[in-house]
Parts: sequence; structure tokens; C-alpha cells
Amino acid sequence: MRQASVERNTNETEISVTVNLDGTGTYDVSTGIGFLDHMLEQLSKHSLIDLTVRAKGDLHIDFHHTTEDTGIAIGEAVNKALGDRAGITRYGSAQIPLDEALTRVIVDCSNRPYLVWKVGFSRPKLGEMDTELFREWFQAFAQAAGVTLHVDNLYGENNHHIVESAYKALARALRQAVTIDARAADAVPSTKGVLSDADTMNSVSDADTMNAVSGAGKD
Ligand SMILES: [Mn+2]
Repeated sequence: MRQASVERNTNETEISVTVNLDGTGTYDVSTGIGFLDHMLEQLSKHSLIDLTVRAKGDLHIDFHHTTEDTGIAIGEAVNKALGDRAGITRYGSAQIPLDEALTRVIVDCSNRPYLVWKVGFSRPKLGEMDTELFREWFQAFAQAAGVTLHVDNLYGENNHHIVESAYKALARALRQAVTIDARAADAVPSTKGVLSDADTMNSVSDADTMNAVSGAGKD
């Protein structure tokens, strides 16, 4: 079983996360932000990644730190659970509708963190949550998980539908990408021969890797 746990404590948030990449989509999520819980439950359910999240953040300020740090912690847990990334399918893509909204997500478990975010909202808030925070979550997740992530809302009107279709598409794309490829179960899917953090430590200053650093964990 590819499982990992992460504890992340700062002055702003206290978060514990457990993931099992080879799960059944069982979740137990509590961040203190109802809408974010709803999204993380979609992520687990449709990726088949078992997910436990306990977050206690400084919600009296706003939802920014808790949203971003939850993305970091879940990303770190996924990264850890992927280990040396040998045998994974590596790439995944999904186009998921929710009524009138359609969102495409493409994932590359490349250990080259990068986010392309082409999602716009017509309202500043969903429930109590600022819609601009969803980009922060995806940026933090991409950075910490070591994945290239392209998120493209093709069309849609309802803001709840738009963001929910993005999380569901992430889930389905991730499910493909982290699945062990039976035809290449022992091989690292890269001609470079390495995809893991430990093996690529020396290339952290790589310009392409650094491109994606802005945003995650900075504020
Ligand atoms: Mn919903």
C-alpha cells in the first residue's frame, strides 16, 4: 500500500493528513471550512485516494492560510506516498462536467511543480469562501505534490459547478496518473531515469522547477 502521513504545524495552521493512493475513496475531512471539505471529499471519492484531513487554522483572519496549507499538506502526503514514482502511469487527464460547467485537468507526476490555471469566477465568494482561494489551493498542491497541473474551465456559469468540476477532474486525472502501469510496473517513467525528490535534489534550482514556486507557502 502506498500510504503516507504528514503533520504540518505553523503559527497559522495545524494540519494532519493521511493518504492511501491505493484506497477506495474513503474520506474523513474536517478543515473548519465547509466548502473546502466538500471539495476535498470530491477529490477523495473520485480519485479513490483515501484521505484524512484535520485542519485547525486561523479562520478568524480569513480562509487563506487554512486553504493554502491544506493544499501543501495533502500535496506533501501524495508526494511521500508516491515514493520513487516507479511504475506509475505518470500522466492523467479528465474532462468532467457538472451540469452546464465543463473543466479539463491534465496531470503529469513529473516532480516538476507547475500550475496553469485558466479558471474564472463571476462571484467573489462561495459561501464564506473567497473564490480566489481555489487557485491558491491548486498552486500549493501542485508545488508540494511535485506535479505539473493544467486546469482549464472550458465553460460554465455557476461558480459552485465550475470549482466542483475542477476538483472532480483533478481527482480523475490523478487517479489515472498515480495508478501502477501493469506493463511497466518496475520502471520509472522517464528517460532521465529519476522522478523522485531524493534523486533530483541537485536539480532544485532548475529554472523550470522554480517557475512554479511563486505563491505556495509564501503568504
Ligand atoms: Mn456541490
